[in-house]
Amino acid sequence: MELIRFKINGDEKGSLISLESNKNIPFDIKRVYYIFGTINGTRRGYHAHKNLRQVLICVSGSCKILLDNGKKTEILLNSSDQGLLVESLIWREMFDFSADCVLMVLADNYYDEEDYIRDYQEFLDYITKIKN
Ligand code: T46
Repeated sequence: MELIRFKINGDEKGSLISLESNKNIPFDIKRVYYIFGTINGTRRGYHAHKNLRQVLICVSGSCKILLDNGKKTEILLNSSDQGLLVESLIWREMFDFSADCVLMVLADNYYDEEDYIRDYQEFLDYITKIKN
């Protein structure tokens, strides 16, 4: 997990942030999706990825992310100039979405359900097996 700070190009017109593969985003961007209109109290995620690497950016509003690689960390995303790099094999849950939250995600690969581990015990077994 790493928080990336993006350069804001600001002038009298407002602000602009540019995201570029292998420059301020540390991989080739193959997919972009965004999560919005999340109903109050919703908790999403509950999975890890076997290989996928992603950068999460809260471009509007705020939300919290729980990351778990055996050790749990909670991160508040509330600024569009911050990107949270989430490597593979990290369990994630997203919660406390503000009503105006737009969580944009840049991914290094296409959508593939086979890459998901959606059972927590299976995730723990998988990382233990990989470490040994
Ligand atoms: C992740 C967190 C941060 C697609 O059809 N294409 C896509 O690219 C994605 C990401 C999802 N979907 C479909 C699959 C489900 O029917 O959209 C629906 C919602 O997906 P999911 O329940 O996986 O959403 P989250 O919020 O639990 O997780 C998502 C990503 O799936 C996941 O990779 O890391 O956001």
